[in-house]
Amino acid sequence: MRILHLTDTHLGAWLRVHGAPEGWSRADEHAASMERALIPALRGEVDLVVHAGDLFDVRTPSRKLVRWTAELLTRVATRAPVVLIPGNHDPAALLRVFRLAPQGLHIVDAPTRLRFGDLAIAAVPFKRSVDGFQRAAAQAVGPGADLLLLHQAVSGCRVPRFTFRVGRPAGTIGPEHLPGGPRWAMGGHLHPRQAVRLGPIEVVYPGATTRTAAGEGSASKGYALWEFGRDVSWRFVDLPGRPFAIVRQAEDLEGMSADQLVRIANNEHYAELFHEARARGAWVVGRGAREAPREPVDRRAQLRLFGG
Ligand SMILES: [Mn+2]
Repeated sequence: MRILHLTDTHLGAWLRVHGAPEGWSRADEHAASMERALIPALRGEVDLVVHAGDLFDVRTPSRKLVRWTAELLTRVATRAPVVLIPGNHDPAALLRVFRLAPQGLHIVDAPTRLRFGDLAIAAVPFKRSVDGFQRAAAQAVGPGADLLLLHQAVSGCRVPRFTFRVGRPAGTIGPEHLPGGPRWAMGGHLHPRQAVRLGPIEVVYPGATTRTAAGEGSASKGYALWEFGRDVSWRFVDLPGRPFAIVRQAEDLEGMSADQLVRIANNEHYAELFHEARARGAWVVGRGAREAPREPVDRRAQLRLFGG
């Protein structure tokens, strides 16, 4: 069984950008990356699609965005079943947002065990506390499962300059919170791609489908393809995307290509670095921007870093 595992598409995420052409929207790029990730599914090349949460960037996505998303997922669901759990950015009741889920689209708002052929998946929506996760995961596994689906950091996950530990930040789980049974987990929540061993389980995070934080630079983004059979294997697949650099000093601008996103993190020399970045054709995020948000503003979303 071939499974396409994507996560953290953050649909509707927007950026104030100075230098981008009129009509450009970061939200469109998030949508395009999700659509690209789903191409193998739309071609009928996979048996199952799993989205591990943070489908949307905000808890109140616009009707237009919900319609677009429902239309895309409906198209995919005609080729392969789709499983979706809410992440911490999503509306907690995703099913209510879509109102009606089409045949083949499994929106899992509560801990649920799903079966596809021989494969049993324990799907666990995002939980704020480790105790909450532990209870929900045990409930989802029920009589047994091969695979855990979660939107949760686990001890040992890494983002630049930070390693997650149990309860730090809150909701980060350790091996002691895992239900017995599954040997594999499909993860969401961490935006840099990584695989982490947690006790008996290997947790695979394909990461966000497009870059969400300055400082990711040209880090690879994409999704994961799993093969479940007698043997289990997975691999990351790259998607194209716009580099997103952080600029602290003039040297950081060297070798920069045009049209890439930069965030300037230097208050003292902000103006000088801004002009230099613009002269090189870079698009500067943040101060001095003109683009109005298309989506309702979620302050937590704006404050999001890599592990959002
Ligand atoms: Mn996320």
